Amino acid sequence: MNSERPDEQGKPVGRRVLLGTLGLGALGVLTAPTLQRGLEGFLGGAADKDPTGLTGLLPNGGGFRYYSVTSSVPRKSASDYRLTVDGLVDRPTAYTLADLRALPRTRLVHDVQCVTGWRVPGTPFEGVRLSRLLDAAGVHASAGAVRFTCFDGAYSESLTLDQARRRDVLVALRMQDKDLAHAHGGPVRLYVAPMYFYKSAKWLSGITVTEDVEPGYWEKRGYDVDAWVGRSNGRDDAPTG
Ligand SMILES: Nc1nc2c(c(=O)[nH]1)N[C@H]1C(S)=C(S)[C@@H](COP(=O)(O)O)O[C@H]1N2
Ligand SMILES: [Mo]
Repeated sequence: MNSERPDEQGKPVGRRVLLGTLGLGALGVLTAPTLQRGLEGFLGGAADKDPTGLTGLLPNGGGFRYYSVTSSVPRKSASDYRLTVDGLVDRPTAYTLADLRALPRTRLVHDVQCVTGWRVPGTPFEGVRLSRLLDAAGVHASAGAVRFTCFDGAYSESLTLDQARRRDVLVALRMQDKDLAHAHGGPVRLYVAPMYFYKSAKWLSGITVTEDVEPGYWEKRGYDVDAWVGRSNGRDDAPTG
């Protein structure tokens, strides 16, 4: 644990520990070194060794780090991207990027906070409210949660229906006033403003309305499902600044 940054020492379960004990992710463990070498080479050896083992600072990322639990992610263009909404709904739907871009958008500016400690203040995200897509699909009365899947083929996330309907939860098309770049989960990612950034699934491809919350990728590995910034994952006070 002595290689953890000081701001992580109060955390009950570090990602390094998780990686060790759960033998995680064959995926994470086996692919990370390659990725990391790749990025370190690219950045001239300056990449920070994050305990997720998933790379380092994004060049020109303004403090963002690149995260992917897979070693490569296919690219989706405006012509082959689809976002499906299905499960406990009256009208299952497949949106193209043009469909999504034609819908009314919301722009939010909040701090981005990763659970490992890094933080990017005042980051604009822009997109369609998730609640709009859920209303359009017609959610069944029996539904209680929403599950998100990604075209990287591995990552997943979940929210309760109440959380999913918050006004600060977006299907994001833009970040920092630019179309979402591939590295940041483009063309479309989830953006859950009030929660740690692991809830904001990149490369979003599926929204499935379910009865109950199914833990997502990191939740299965020990992180909180209700990931409120400052009130989860062993932190009991809000970040300062
Ligand atoms: N599909 C996918 N989404 C993901 C992740 C991932 O590995 N795969 N990592 C999560 C975590 S832990 C963080 S901090 C943010 C990082 O977003 P960024 O790469 O745009 O900085 O994405 C979240 N969403
Ligand atoms: Mo994160």
